[in-house]
Order: sequence, then structure tokens, then C-alpha cells
Amino acid sequence: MKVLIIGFGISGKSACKLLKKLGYTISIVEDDRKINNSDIDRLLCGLSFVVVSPGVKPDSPIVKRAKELGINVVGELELGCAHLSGKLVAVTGTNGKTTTTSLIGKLLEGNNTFVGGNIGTPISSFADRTNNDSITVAEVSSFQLAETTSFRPNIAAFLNFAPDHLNYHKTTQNYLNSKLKIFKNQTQSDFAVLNADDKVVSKIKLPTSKVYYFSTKKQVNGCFVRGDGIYFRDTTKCVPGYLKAKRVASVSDVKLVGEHNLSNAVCAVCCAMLAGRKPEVIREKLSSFKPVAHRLQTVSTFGGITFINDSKATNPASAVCAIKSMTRPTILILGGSDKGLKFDDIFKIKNSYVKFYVFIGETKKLLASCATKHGITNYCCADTLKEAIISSIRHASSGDVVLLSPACASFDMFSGYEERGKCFCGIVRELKRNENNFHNSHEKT
Ligand code: UMA
Repeated sequence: MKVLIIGFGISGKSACKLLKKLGYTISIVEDDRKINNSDIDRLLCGLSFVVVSPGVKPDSPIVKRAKELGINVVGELELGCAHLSGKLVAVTGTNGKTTTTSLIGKLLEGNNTFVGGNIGTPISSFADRTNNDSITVAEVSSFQLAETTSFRPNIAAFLNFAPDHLNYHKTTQNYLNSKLKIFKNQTQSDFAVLNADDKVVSKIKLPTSKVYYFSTKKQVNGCFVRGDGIYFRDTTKCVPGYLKAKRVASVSDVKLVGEHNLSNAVCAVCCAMLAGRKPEVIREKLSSFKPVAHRLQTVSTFGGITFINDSKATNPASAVCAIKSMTRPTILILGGSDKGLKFDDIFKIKNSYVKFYVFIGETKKLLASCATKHGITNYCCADTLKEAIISSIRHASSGDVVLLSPACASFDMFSGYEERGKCFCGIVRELKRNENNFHNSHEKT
């Protein structure tokens, strides 16, 4: 049986390994953008099915042709999950997926817990190691959900929704439809966990799933914040003993910065309660959970300036959350590759701590004209990330923050947000070393 894999990054490679173990013959198209249309029918000849990597666009000619020919096209997520055993908890949303997935992974930690998906470890890389006692916590992106047909998480959480990935989905509605596929195959025994505070997510109607909510503002059926506590209530009695709300943890147990992260944490607690974790375990794990890399990660402080890496902010809504969580004057580095998104919300934030903006990358001119439109003139442009950091330091005083929260993808200058974040951390640490050398050499003379 022959399978064609399209895209040969980490998803394609993991799918290939799994399928080889299962005895399939594999052919590979490393990059669908580089094949001639005249070769497509030959490449699709005699296939059992096609596996497509998440980054391959839905309007890819070879994917469209495969569907026209009636060949089954499956995403890597679909393939991986079809070979998973045990329970599956899946998390989607525009922002906060990685933090929430990692936190749920921590709350459900055990010998048989796996964490993967868009977070960086494809499900097909470990699916064959799971068994009936396993719990898999998966971050699922709209790209991955787009090519699913039977994907069915036992617990599916939808964190929030804001425009993103227009270069891939073309319309915001397509993007939302893709995300909603997380619930598509759920049955009456599965849980859907929705954000009651998000104006799009709170309105989702799911006739089949058991719907629970999370909120930092309202007392919902599910998990919510009241005073200094995080409470859980279950009027449908799936988790016995919570007909009346009971305190599960304290807000102070959440060590993550910002209101958006409290919301992520409340979602994670809700999923853990639905998965049967005891409150005392949740409390202990919650309080020892640290922010994941590249999300509001404090890199270093020198010259009185604190450097924060939020490279994972790859859309304006995510950058807005980062800006709102600042409590000190901030120099903000923005910009990267263009996804067709609007930046107005960033410059419209009331009482923002941002005192100066540095724009980089493909979108720097768009950002500059958007800032000007909103009457903002305290900005400059830079050609490289290093130049941007040096400009930021020039505009910063002791006690300020330099924040990289780009609001854009990174592919104009880097291989991904991780490389961009590592580069930011590397430059900051190098500048700090040079500063120390400078002081040391002065002390010696
Ligand atoms: N390729 C094509 N056509 C394209 C784009 C890419 O043929 O239009 C080929 C490339 O030549 C390369 C391969 O596809 O050979 C790369 O595959 P990929 O882009 O699907 O990336 P992977 O390395 O498989 O990583 C993917 C996710 N990448 C994307 O969705 C773009 C990773 O999410 C994820 O961690 C990984 O699978 C494991 O599940 C990254 C991401 O940026 C972090 N995700 C987006 C986001 O979070 O905003 C959705």
C-alpha cells in the first residue's frame, strides 16, 4: 500500500516513520510549491491515501487534485490520532494554546501522559507508544484541524478567537470553521470547554457535547474566578460533589503573568477537573508551573532594563495581551512577516505603558503607517533584530522593559517563532556579557 506525504518538516517525517512501521510504501513531496502541475497526476497514481503537513495550504494544486480524484487526504493530526490509545484532551484557540496545553499536561502528569501537537511534538511521533491508560494532551492549530475527518477528543477546549492566518484561510469565517472542527465528532460522553468571556467562543452552540465554561468574570457551570479563588461547579454532576461551587485553588497559585494567562489557567483547571484530577494535586502542580519559553519570558535584566521575550505573539491579539500585562514603561519591538492582519488594536490600547515602538521585518512600513494613523510618532524602524534591540536600549531608562512581542509571524527573517525568540535571548545575553566586560575592564584600569 502506497502513501504520499506532502511536506517533509517534523510532521511529515513523523508521519513517515509511523507509516513505515505500519508497513506502507512511502513517497514524498518535500515542497508542493516546487512541483509542476504536469507531474501531479503521476505523483498521485496508485495511492491508498495522502498525508498532508499542516503548513501546506488548502488551495495547494496537488491537494485539490487528490480530492478531485477521490483520494483520501488526511492531515498528520488525523493520522496520529487514529493511532492513539487512551484519552485525548485537545486545546485550540487563537492565543494561549501552548501555555494551556503545557499546563494541562502538568496537571495531568503521570507515567502515561503525553503532550504534543502544534506545541512541537507531532502526535504521530508517539501515537504507537500510547496504551489504554494513556492521556494525550494536544495543542491543535487551525491548520491541523483543517484536514481532519474523524478527530474526536474526549475533552476539547476552545480558548479564544481573533483574526489570524488570513494568508492561509483567506477569510476569518474559514479560520473559525476550521477551529470548530475540534468539536465535530464529539459524542454525548465528550466534554467541550468554552471561554464564557470571549465574545465569539461563548456563543458557540454544541448540541452533542457536554458543554462546560471557564471565566475570570462570571460564575459559570465549569471553572471560574471568584475573589481570590478558582472555583469549580458542575450542575450536571459528571464530577460528583460539585453541584455547589467549591474552591479548587487560589488565584495566587497561578504564577503566570497577565489576565489572559489567568484565563488560560482557569481553562486548564476545568479540563483537569473533568479528567478526574483531585483539587489538591491541581493546586500543587499549578503553583509549580512556570511560563513556557518565548511567551512573556523574562530573559535578563541589565542596566536596570528588563528584557522580555514574547516571540510567540504571532498575531495582533496576542501582542495586545502582552502589552496589557506590562506594569512599567515599555519599549516594544513589533514586526515580522505579513499575514494580512490589521494592527490598529495595538495602537488603540488605552493607558498603554508603551513609550516607544521599534518596527522590524516585512511589516515595518505597514506598522509605521498604522502608528502614524493613530497619531503615534514615537517610533523608529530597524533592519535587524539586533539593531532593534540596540535602538530599544537607547530609548529605555533604568526600570523600563524592552518587550519583543512582534504581532507577526517570523518567516521573513527566521525559520519560526522559536528561532526568533532564541535569537532575541542570544543577543540580549551577548549585550549583557559585553556590558559586564566593559564594567570589568573599567574596574581593572
Ligand atoms: N511546505 C509545503 N508547502 C507549503 C508550506 C510548507 O510543501 O505551503 C513544506 C515545507 O517545504 C517543509 C514542510 O512543508 O518541507 C514543513 O511542514 P510544515 O510547514 O507543516 O511544518 P512542520 O515542520 O511539520 O511543523 C508543523 C507545524 N507548522 C505549521 O503549522 C506551519 C508546527 O507548528 C508544529 O509544531 C509541528 O507541525 C508539530 O505538530 C508551528 C506553527 O507555526 C509552531 N504553527 C502555527 C502557529 O502556531 O501559529 C499554526
